[in-house]
Amino acid sequence: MSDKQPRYQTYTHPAGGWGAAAATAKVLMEQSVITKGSRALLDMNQPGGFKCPSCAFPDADERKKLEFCENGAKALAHEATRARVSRDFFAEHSVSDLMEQSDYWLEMQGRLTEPMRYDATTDHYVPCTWDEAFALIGKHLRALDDPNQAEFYTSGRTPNEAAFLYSIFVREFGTNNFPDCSNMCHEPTSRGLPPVLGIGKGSVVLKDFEEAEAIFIIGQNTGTNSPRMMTNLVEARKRGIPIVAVNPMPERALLKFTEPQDVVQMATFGSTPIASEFVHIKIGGDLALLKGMMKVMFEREAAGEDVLDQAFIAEHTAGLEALRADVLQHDWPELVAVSGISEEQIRRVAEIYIRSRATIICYGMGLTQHQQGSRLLQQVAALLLLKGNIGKPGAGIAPIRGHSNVQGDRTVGVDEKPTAEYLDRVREVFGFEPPREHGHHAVESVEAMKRGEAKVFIGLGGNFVRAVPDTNEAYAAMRKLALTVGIATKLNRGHLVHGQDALILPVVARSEHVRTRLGEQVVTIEDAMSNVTPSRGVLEPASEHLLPETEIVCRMAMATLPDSKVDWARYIHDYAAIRDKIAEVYPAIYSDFNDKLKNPRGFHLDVPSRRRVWKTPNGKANFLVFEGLHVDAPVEDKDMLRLATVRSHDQFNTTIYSNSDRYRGVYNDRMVLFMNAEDRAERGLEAGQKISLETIFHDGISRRVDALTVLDYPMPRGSVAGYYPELNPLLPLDYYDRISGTPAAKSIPVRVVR
Ligand SMILES: Nc1nc2c(c(=O)[nH]1)N[C@H]1C(S)=C(S)[C@@H](COP(=O)(O)OP(=O)(O)OC[C@H]3O[C@@H](n4cnc5c(=O)[nH]c(N)nc54)[C@H](O)[C@@H]3O)O[C@H]1N2
Ligand SMILES: Nc1nc2c(c(=O)[nH]1)N[C@H]1C(S)=C(S)[C@@H](COP(=O)(O)OP(=O)(O)OC[C@H]3O[C@@H](n4cnc5c(=O)[nH]c(N)nc54)[C@H](O)[C@@H]3O)O[C@H]1N2
Ligand SMILES: [Mo]
Repeated sequence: MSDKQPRYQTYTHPAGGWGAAAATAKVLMEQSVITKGSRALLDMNQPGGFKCPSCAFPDADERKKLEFCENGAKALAHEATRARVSRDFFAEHSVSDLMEQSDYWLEMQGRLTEPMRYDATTDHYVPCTWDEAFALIGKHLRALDDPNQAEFYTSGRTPNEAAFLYSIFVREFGTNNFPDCSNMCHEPTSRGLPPVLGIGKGSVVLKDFEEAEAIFIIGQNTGTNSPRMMTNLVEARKRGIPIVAVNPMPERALLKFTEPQDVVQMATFGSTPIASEFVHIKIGGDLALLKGMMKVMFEREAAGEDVLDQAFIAEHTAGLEALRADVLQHDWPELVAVSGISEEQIRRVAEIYIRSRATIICYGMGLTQHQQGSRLLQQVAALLLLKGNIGKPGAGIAPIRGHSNVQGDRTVGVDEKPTAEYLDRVREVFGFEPPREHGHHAVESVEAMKRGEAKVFIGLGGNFVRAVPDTNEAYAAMRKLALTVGIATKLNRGHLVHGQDALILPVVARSEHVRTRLGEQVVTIEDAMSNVTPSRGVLEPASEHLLPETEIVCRMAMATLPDSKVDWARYIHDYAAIRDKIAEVYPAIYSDFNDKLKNPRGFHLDVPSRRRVWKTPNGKANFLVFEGLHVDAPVEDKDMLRLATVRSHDQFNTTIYSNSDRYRGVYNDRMVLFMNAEDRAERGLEAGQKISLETIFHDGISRRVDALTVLDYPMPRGSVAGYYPELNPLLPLDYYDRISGTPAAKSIPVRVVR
């Protein structure tokens, strides 16, 4: 096989297995870190070691010697890489030159090594001292007429200590403008679930997987995006419990998986079938499926069968009547047409759910990234509540989060809509009056830039301009700013699409030692199941000029707020002192924080729904009604296709590890469109033909991506898929869930233009 030729070929092996082992070895080799990387992998997710910088899935209990997966290894190898972006690199390449390079190329240049400032006269980044960098930030922020002219982005790799201080700094400065990666991700979980369950977090822990009698995985590509969860699915299947996968793409690992850590299976080329039932849903068809399942339950209830948990419903819930009335008004032809699933299969899946005495529903971006993602999740919760599947062993709702600390960052204050209770605590603990007015989420911050209102953008991690919708509009918006700051480990597009002034501030990575005047420091992160664990780096920092994120936050604050009430100088060195403040601001969940960390495996943050305590206004779990069957507004256009923008097996969000996507059989090409062969033929297209896509949207902006290769792929009719972030130019900024602010990246209405 040539390395450069695009190639498409169905992957016939099970996911995992030798393919995963080979990919792990390959990436360690590519980044020239075989010894260093392999050694570090032994410490990953182990007590006393560091937390994997990749996904937010929790660690297993004591049984496993190795706690990493192929994609965690890739994340680590790319962090531990030998390649360096030095001052010579920036001297050699102008910013305009670098703009011509691909995201993959930028990533492969390696770790950033020292602070750099943009020089407009030469169009190059030039070295600057840390003092100069902080002075420039302070100057810009102090010059604003209004603190709300600054946007403070966070990406979910930032640990709790830095994120907590960031949220204090920004509030003392005077704004709640906290656009966050979570706004584009699991915000529907954080906003949609509280009115139903009283908390915007999942209700399960890993142990529940061992006791579940059925597991649903809806709109989540486990084998790629949270591979360590495959272990739990394999175990569940070996126990013989049903697993239902609901997805428009027949994702390889949801069908068949070989545990790379199962010696016998590896040696015998064996595998475990995963999904006992694969539900090939149309994009946006999930609401109809959920309502179909509930309809079956209500019909059987009416026939006198004992299918609902009546005792639980009576004691703990409100709103059942309205839900029942709504669900029963839909008839089968309608449910089948919208979901794309036969009545027979919906009934079968409902039967699995009814028979199971403890069910977990896991979900990911396939449910959240829709126009009404928040309300869709409320129906997932409703289905669970009907059988009392919240707050009992083996059951619950399991949002599979993305970034390793995205949940933690929100817990410790990165929130554009902070509660009054939290703001009161901040005032009491730190002695300043935080702003009460709500701030911007990610989409609103781009809107503010477009209007020319925002002047300063600070990115604590991430690659904002590539992650947000409407790439071309976003580029133009960012370029209007007076100052952009990228606090990062790696060079990315966000550093090249910049304001008049711009800074790149390189940080110590998760796998590296953080040493301060008080010695080695640990940080903490919160995984998707609310476990808080310490993380201690084991590698030497990539350069002696890097600073930890915590110090960067403190020194930005010191340069901006000369009369601050906060002891920033102390927190630079003393992370335990930061945790004491976290404990003071959040006494209900974080009391005795430092003490609890003495357990190297960390501790679990209280999730009241697990105890069947509902922190809702009426003290009940609430069934809410979502009228109709459409999660995304229907579009009257016979040529319309629904486009889902998804991740390949070889990327971490905007970081591209390679141009291949093994499990989907795509090699050396990311500019592809997965399409049903009949949809293709109906449009008079040949397989492999190059086409353009354009968005169907009402705001008069033309959005188009060219040179996409059409691939015949088992997609449902009318549903197509392609890769994020390449297809973000097709996603309109104003196309998002109003409750959460989350862009509907999984349901873009598009048409093919030849
Ligand atoms: N290796 C790796 N790990 C990651 C990431 C990464 O990029 N690479 N990203 C991290 C982050 S930040 C996140 S948020 C998570 C993302 O992890 P996932 O939630 O798995 O995200 P995606 O790959 O975007 O898409 C998920 C699935 O949704 C399906 N889907 C699309 N539309 C629909 C629909 O309408 N209904 C249903 N039921 N399914 C649909 C797609 O086919 C796809 O299988 O992973 C995290 N972990
Ligand atoms: N169309 C479409 N758009 C999407 C999505 C989609 O599915 N489709 N998914 C959305 C989702 S779920 C998310 S979470 C966002 C992701 O949006 P972001 O979180 O903004 O993007 P990432 O690609 O994860 O950020 C990568 C950069 O983070 C920096 N980095 C890595 N590690 C560290 C660290 O330890 N510290 C610091 N300070 N920096 C670090 C590196 O410089 C790297 O270039 O994108 C969203 N956008
Ligand atoms: Mo995410």
